[in-house]
Amino acid sequence: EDGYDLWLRYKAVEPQWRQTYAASTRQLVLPQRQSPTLRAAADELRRGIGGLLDIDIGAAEKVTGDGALILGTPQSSPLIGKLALPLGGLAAGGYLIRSEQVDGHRVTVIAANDDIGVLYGAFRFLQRMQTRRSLDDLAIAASPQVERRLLNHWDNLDRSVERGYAGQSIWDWWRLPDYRHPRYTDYARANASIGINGTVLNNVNADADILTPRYIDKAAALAEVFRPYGLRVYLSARFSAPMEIGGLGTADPKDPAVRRWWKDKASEVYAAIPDFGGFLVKANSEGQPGPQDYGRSHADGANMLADALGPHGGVVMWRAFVYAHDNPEDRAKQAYSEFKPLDGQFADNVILQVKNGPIDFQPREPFHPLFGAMPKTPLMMEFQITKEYLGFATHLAYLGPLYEEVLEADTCRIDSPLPRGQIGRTADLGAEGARAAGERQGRRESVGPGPGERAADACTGQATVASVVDGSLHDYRHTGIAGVANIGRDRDWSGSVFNQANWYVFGRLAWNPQDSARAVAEDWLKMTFSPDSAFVQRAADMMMASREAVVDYMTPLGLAHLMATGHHYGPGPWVSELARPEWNPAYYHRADAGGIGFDRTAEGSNAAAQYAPPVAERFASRTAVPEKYLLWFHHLPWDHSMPSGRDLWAELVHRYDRGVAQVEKMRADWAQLEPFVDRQRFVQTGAFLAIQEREARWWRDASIAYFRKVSGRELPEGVRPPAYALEHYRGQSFPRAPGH
Ligand code: BDP
Repeated sequence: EDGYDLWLRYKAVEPQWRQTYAASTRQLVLPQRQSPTLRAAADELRRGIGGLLDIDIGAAEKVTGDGALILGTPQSSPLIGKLALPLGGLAAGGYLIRSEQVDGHRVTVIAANDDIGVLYGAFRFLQRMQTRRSLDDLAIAASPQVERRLLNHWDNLDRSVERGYAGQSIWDWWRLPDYRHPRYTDYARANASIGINGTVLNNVNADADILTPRYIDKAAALAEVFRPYGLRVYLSARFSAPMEIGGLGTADPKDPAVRRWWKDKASEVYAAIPDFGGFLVKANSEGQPGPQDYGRSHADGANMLADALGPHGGVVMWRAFVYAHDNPEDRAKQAYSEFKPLDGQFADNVILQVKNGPIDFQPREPFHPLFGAMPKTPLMMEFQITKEYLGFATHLAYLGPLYEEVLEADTCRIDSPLPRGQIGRTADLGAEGARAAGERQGRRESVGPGPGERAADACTGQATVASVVDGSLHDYRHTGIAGVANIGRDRDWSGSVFNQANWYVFGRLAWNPQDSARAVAEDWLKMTFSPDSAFVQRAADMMMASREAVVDYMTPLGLAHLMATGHHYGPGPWVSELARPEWNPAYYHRADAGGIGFDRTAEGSNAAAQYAPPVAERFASRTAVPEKYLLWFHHLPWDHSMPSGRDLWAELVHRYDRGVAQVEKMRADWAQLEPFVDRQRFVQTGAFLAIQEREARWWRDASIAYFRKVSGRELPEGVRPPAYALEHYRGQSFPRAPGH
């Protein structure tokens, strides 16, 4: 077990389950009209049922007995056509899985309006067996809530991966297009199994060469492999490509020759890849070229590309991740300040891609204030799956709770057009989906006024970030969610088995942003390791606590961006001399003898005011702000008293200790789970947890050593002093850390 099979292992089920499942998988009735996608669905069912039940389910032309499995669309299968199923309510890619009667026989139908829905349904049917759910009396109707569910690869053409910790790029550019590694197919299968339907192949810090004929051919070969699995190819475009590979003297978006060049380029790409998805663009950000180089706006730049792609049905995903060194404004404010005034100025096929938080994929950030603030511009979410700031590939940090926390945050925006009336809808009908949604509803944490505070109509829990992303709040014409991939050439794809869970949960939440991180973790554990509930419950507890542990030992209480220079790995709160102020951890924590934290209230940068008034009010209040965002929004004296009864200094130390203790617990818990896990994956995970424990201590010790020095305070009583003096931690360097 080297992890290659991901969550699609299809290991034999226990004998009692085998019997009941076999009764529903006696024959496979295929559609009359075949297509590569329908063939992929049938192949997957054969492979899955073969592994799970040790049955070779033969193909049949018609139902001849109980227990048949019928798949297809009304167009491809007359049998399904005749059943008059309620397919009308499904979105593209949606499916039904239903127990039905055909000619007096008990059958199960996997039906959709489009072939890809059938493939998604096939994976879902297999998932039921993988997670030991019943196959009786099925009435599942599922539709994706978000149209574009994309991976963003930060892969370079030399096969290095920016912020990638799972080896080199899986794209073997050199041998493409001639050699198509079988891995590409497994990649597409894995993505289809969780509903991911697009992939941006190359880094946002793009090389213009990706748009040369040679590379377009290579991308086209990948697109061909992916097509049956519903995975469309997109590319990151470099704004100055007309100069670098087009021989023009400018990339000015108003220049007719530049506009012509992009139009021709788009036609060339579509000639090679007819279902090409579009361009992702990082412009005027961290030194990348962009329209502002010519005194034009982001809208001018995006619209030029949109114009070129529009006739072919492509979109432009324009990133809002911008901050400029010559801008004295708080970095957390810059994206909002630049983009909010452009609302309404973007072409129809532009989507603004916004990171989950206002700075940069930190272990914790409040949601980005642009969500809910751009009613006339489709915004899509950008999450990071690769753990750039959360311990790379070795630390165990399940990101489901991070994604969930952001998606369920209430933007409290009432100043948007009337909702479609579908807000809060449950994607996946059927008991399980409803239960998951109910569970989340019960413990939903609002950032608007709490009980007993001033009633605010806006904070009804309806205008969540999820409702922005799924388009329901503003009735967006496009919806999307992107995850920066953690995939590389390592046999286990993601650098560790537990990192696979982050790819998995990203896909599941992209399909249904209302889904529960816990429920998804449990599914993943069952499929990846063992369905035994003694294992699943304990391992899920461990996963659910893991991200908070990282927050605690790296950046507790709303601190952020405290890592050392370049690699984003170890602690570096002392770093204060880098050329750009906002590259320095000291810029973010602002600790001195008087206190710690970034004042983003009206007395400070006033970044809190970028949120809707009820949220802004809460964030700006020292008492009402959720503790987890305390030092994100407030600069407080070290003796500020905390709800726990401790003062701020003691609380900070306590959080660092809590993080380390949690990792120790994870390690001990994992050791208990040995009986449920194969040797190879057990040993690897154990070794990685040992690394994590050592490094959690390192983070804790270095941070406490530093903050003790700047605060001039003594360690609270009973607290273990850092293992070394501050100078020791300052002296560490990691010149060959991966991923940059
Ligand atoms: C930062 C990364 C950098 C990326 C940048 C981005 O450190 O490598 O290029 O984000 O998203 O987190 O553009």
